[in-house]
Amino acid sequence: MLKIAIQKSGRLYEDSIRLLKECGIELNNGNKQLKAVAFNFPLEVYFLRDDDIPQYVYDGVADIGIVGENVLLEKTKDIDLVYRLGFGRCRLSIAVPKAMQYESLDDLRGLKIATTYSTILQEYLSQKQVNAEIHEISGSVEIAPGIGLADAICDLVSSGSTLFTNGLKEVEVILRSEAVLTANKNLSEEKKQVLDKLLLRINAVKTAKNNKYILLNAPNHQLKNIFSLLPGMKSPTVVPLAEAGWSSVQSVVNENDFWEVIEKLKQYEAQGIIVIPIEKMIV
Ligand code: PRT
Ligand code: ZN
Repeated sequence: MLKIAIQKSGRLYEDSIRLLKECGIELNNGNKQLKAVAFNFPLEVYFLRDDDIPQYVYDGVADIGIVGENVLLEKTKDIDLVYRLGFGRCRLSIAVPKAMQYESLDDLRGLKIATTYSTILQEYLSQKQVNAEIHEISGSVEIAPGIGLADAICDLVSSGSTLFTNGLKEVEVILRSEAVLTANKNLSEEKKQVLDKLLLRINAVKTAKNNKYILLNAPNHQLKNIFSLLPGMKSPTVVPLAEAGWSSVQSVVNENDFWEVIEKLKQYEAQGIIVIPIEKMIV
């Protein structure tokens, strides 16, 4: 049985649960207890505060955990980062009052910076050789300059609206973060095998999300060009159409180059292009 720690409530909760569901793992936890057991996979789920997860994984109370990379780096526990999950994206940034003249990091010298991320900030400032005072607080960092507690802040930002409403501007990005899967360094062979099974499923879900299934019709004389755009998993499937000289092509296209590929397909006389989401993809 593998034990996974996920956030009890907060920004990573929904996506963590959804990921397990998409991996086909069903939990018996209707009313958020501390712990849930999967019906159909050797997995036990612990619901914890995100800040505690690195410690629990380090101690082996949990074998693996889902946590923001920002928390993982702040807690500096010797645990492995095994997979970047692609949700909970944000950045850890330094922000100063809008009215402040800011040209470069030099402008932070001698200032007081409020943060809950003192370890990461300290390392960043040392690396950049900026001598500033770090004022560690436990929350509501964004109000610190307004109430005279600090000159600047270092906090997580996603849309930027919290900074905006507090009269602050983002001036340096220290770190880009997303949710990651972490693991204890000393898992038993049996647990490693369960983790590998879980990773295969996570990978299938993530790969599927990054790809689309595409079907189109094209004149045979353009097939070579079209194949160069759509390499597919091995190679595209080609089926002749009832109309002579035409074929139907089926393949997989990556989300990132999607629109570019579609434009080129049109240039190569592709017609009737249909794009379908993929649920799971094992390559
Ligand atoms: O109770 P617990 O300790 O478990 O939760 P928490 O309150 O400490 O964490 P939570 O749920 O707020 O965040 C969990 C994780 O989500 C973080 O560690 C990040 O990895 C990730 N994440 C992604 C964020 C944000 N985006 C985010 N925007 N965490 C916090 N914020 C906050 C930020 O601190 C600021 O107050 O949202 C505000 C800024 O948002 P914008 O959209 O206004 O810029
Ligand atoms: Zn927290």
